[in-house]
Amino acid sequence: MRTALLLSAALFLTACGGTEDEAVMAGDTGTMDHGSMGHDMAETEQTPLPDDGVMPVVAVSAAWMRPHPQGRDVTAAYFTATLAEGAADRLVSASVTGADSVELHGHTMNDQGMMQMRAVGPQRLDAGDTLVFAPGGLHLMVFGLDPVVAGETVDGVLLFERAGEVPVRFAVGLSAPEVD
Ligand SMILES: [Cu+2]
Repeated sequence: MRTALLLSAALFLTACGGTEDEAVMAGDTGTMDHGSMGHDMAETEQTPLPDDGVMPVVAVSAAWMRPHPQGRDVTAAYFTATLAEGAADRLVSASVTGADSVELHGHTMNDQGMMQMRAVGPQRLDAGDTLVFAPGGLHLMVFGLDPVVAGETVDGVLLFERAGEVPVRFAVGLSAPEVD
């Protein structure tokens, strides 16, 4: 039994961080428990952000989105965000042009040692820190978008508590775009 659980955990980890889209999507929409969003939101304590009097400016890089696996309308998108100015901000939500909805997701280990993904609350970003959405960790779950393929770009918006709407352009591909 224990072996089976460990194997399951390994499979989920592979699915979350790997490049095998069918495995990823099987996990995204099938066996993975997305948990209760309401529960998670309630858990998130909205501590006041420190204020240095400077309006935060968010810089987004390495924005990319996985192509849709055949027959699925769910995919994941990733990015890296830093503060170019200001002391602190918080990513509240995200949207993608043409998608029905976008959720902030994270991975957690359940009490049986299996990785699960679930909707998470706002994600804080402090000066000098990096907010990383990447395979195996935080990701944007994109629902109801017409299938995209590698080489395309998709526009979206990251909504920050202070900086407001930050435009982002996701490059569709199987891995993060090269940083130039
Ligand atoms: Cu997800």
